[in-house]
Amino acid sequence: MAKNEIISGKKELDINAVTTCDATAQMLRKARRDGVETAFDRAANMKACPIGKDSACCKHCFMGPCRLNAKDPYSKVGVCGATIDTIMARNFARAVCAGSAAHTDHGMGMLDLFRDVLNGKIKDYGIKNPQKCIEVAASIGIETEDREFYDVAMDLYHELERTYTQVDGEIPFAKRVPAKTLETWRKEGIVPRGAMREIMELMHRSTMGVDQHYENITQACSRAALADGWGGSMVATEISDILFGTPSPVAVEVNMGVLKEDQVNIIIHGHEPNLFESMVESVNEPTLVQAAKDAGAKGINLVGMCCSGLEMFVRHGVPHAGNFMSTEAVLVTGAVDAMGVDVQCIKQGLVKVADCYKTPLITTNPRCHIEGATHVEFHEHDPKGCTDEIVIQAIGRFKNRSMPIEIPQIVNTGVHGFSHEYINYMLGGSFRASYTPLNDNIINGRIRGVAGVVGCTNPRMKQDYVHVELVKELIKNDVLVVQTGCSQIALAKAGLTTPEAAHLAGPGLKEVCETVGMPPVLGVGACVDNSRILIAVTEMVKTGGLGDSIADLPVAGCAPEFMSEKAIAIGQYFVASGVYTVFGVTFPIVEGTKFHKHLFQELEERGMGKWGFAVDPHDIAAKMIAHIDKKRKALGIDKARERVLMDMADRRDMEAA
Ligand code: XCC
Repeated sequence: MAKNEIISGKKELDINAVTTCDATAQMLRKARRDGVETAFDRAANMKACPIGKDSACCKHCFMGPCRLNAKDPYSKVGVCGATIDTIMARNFARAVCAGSAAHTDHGMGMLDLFRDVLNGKIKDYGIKNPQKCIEVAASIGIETEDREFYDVAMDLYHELERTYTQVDGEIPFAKRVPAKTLETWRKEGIVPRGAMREIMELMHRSTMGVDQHYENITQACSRAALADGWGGSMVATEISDILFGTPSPVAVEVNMGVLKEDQVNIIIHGHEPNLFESMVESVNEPTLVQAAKDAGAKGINLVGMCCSGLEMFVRHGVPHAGNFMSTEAVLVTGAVDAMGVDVQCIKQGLVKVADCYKTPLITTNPRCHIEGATHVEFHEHDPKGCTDEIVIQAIGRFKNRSMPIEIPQIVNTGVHGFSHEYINYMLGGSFRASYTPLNDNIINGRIRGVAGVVGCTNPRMKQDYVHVELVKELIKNDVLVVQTGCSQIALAKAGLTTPEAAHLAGPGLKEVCETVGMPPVLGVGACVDNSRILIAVTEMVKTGGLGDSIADLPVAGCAPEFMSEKAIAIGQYFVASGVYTVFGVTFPIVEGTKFHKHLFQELEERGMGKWGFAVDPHDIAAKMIAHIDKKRKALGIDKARERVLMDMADRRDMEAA
């Protein structure tokens, strides 16, 4: 076996300390035996740079890089005179730019596809949900009555294109923002124009010698981040639903046990649904199925990972093998016959691990080539050219399997796919679909509030541990949890995304879950589908009884094991939208500085949300619950539990009468 140069002279990994995922742990033990290195090993042997970690380093010009002292942040300035606040704000801005660019570019790809499907240039995809197309068009003021579908859809395309290219004015989905929240944005000057303009301007501002006031930089960060959340990400979600269908709950299998030793196993990992949609076609292609059988396989087993996996399991019931920190470990099974990837969160380390197990690692997107991987470009006008080739390579590898195979025999089942539309229906039924029952249950105190727990896994934390402990504590305290991204896979593996998990919830939430038949933890989709959470909180405001703006709601958000710049962009758009957002692992800002105070306190005073930080899941839960309680008090519903007692007294009165 080709070993990647592991571990001689390096610190040995304490496997039990780095993950709570049993399948990943089993594979890390096998990796050690096989002499294969993963990101867990590299993290253990790579001390995070202490200056960079605190964002006290500036390399935006070549007079430096300049290093300031995070322990005494105002003792020094950079060569140009930049203060710690300027340096941290600029670094933060660059993360927001990169994260927003990733989601908006993804959304723009979906929009390009939508246009070319409409104008007939692309024939391999269609419009699965025309009704949603009409609804989205109507939601931003496009006339839909008595018009041809094509005309409405084309108007929608042109309108949404402004999300990216508009030079002046407000992005189209600003029309969906609750009035009072939008008023705050206008007052603060943070309504995005177009994503391209906002990201370009923020890159400009954060270059040497331009914007050197942390408050002004923060304002531009909010605009760029909102162009992601209410722009690029929301376009990605809505157009994916229109093209590929709106998710509704489905029981899906999660964990590495979904791999089958006697089948050709293909994993798709990345973010965009189009590659994966065509994979579904290719693995069902009769000639390819026959070729797999001829090679001695019982069939072809298609499996997802990370966010593209999340897009697919809710639309097609495709099983999911695990989250970000399991992508190398899954290759160690020796059972993966091909891994196809598109964009985002694709570790370069996959190349060496794939090489060790003779698994073809196939890049497909022109934006993402990796040295040492095979590139088979995916073209939307001929998608099967790429996806059939992935299947063919996988069958070839299956036929010549030479590696011992060890598949962790662990499979968990979860119910996922709670789109905003489905939540509406689930709570209200088909005749009176609405958020009223949710708001009522928050007002009467059965549900204390709603928390979004989202985001990555990070080898600096024990994999999945913080996600799972945090969510358990939240639901125990009657907080309904909604989830996206890798976090929901952590909870699915822990068995908390099933209706039966209601027994772990507090009495009020348990009662609601049992009545509706829903899990206390609702998986709503991939990272771009955080936009579904924005729509859900908007609906809560519009339904009434919980204040006038998103900032009034008893809600909070968290990315407890984040690692990606995309998470920073998401955090900033939730904060700017009015949500208290707590991050774990690390926060790239020095406490006690003016910029820290601005993000962690002053934004809230201006009618937005604010940032929070804690590492321990119980500390995070305490912060989120305290915030929810603060909002309940401001709404005058903090005594609601006593109202429940009054209801019981009423009932006794009635019985006595
Ligand atoms: Fe990537 Fe989206 Fe993070 Fe997972 S959660 S590690 S960004 S795959 Ni969005």
